[in-house]
Amino acid sequence: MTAPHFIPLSQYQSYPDDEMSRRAAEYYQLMDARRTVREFSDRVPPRDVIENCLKTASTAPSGANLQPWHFAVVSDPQIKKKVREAAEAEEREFYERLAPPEWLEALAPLGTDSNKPFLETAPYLIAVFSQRFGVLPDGRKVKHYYAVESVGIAAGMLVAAVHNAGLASLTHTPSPMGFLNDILGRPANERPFLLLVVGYPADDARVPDIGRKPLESIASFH
Ligand code: IYR
Repeated sequence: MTAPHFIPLSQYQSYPDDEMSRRAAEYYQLMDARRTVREFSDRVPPRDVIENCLKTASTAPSGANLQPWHFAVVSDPQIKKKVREAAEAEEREFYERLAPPEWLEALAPLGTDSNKPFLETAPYLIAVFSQRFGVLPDGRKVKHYYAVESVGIAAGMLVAAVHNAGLASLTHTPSPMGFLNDILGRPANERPFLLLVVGYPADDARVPDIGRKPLESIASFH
């Protein structure tokens, strides 16, 4: 058994109540201005922005701190083309055959279809993988706990970091996504969790006129 080793919580920052309230309200305002975008510009943001957003995602809490994620960043036009072709093939199957009418009805307000030009237009596609187990240098497997939950939290933090940087994103989940392992050469212990499309919105980008549930309907205080 590895003995625990503790260090002081030296980076914790506390604020007076009024400042805390202001910070919480300002962060809400920032995040409330986030919209999922499906029309991207081909303008390329600096790579260090993407790197810092990934580092932010990697600060997410995870089961037993095993950090069961991998982020594959695609900017190569030929790889983006392959991803688009594979994703559109799955999406055609989804929209034309697999999706039950109820699901199509739920998607109707978003105006989505099997055409995914943004997979080639947007400068970065970040394929987020969840690792069901880790592999040590000597080949031994390490079981990961709550891998999907951990990766979900990291993905949420990535979405927030991208928005904070002034970029737009789309959480895209063509289903099934196994083609991402093939195209990106990721090992079998990794499952695609989502494909985050990242970039500047197109100048004339439009978004569906939809809203968010009010606090009273999403939270209860006990
Ligand atoms: N994967 C399809 C369908 C889709 C499903 C959900 I749930 C969405 O919130 C949006 C789309 C697509 O990307 O078009």
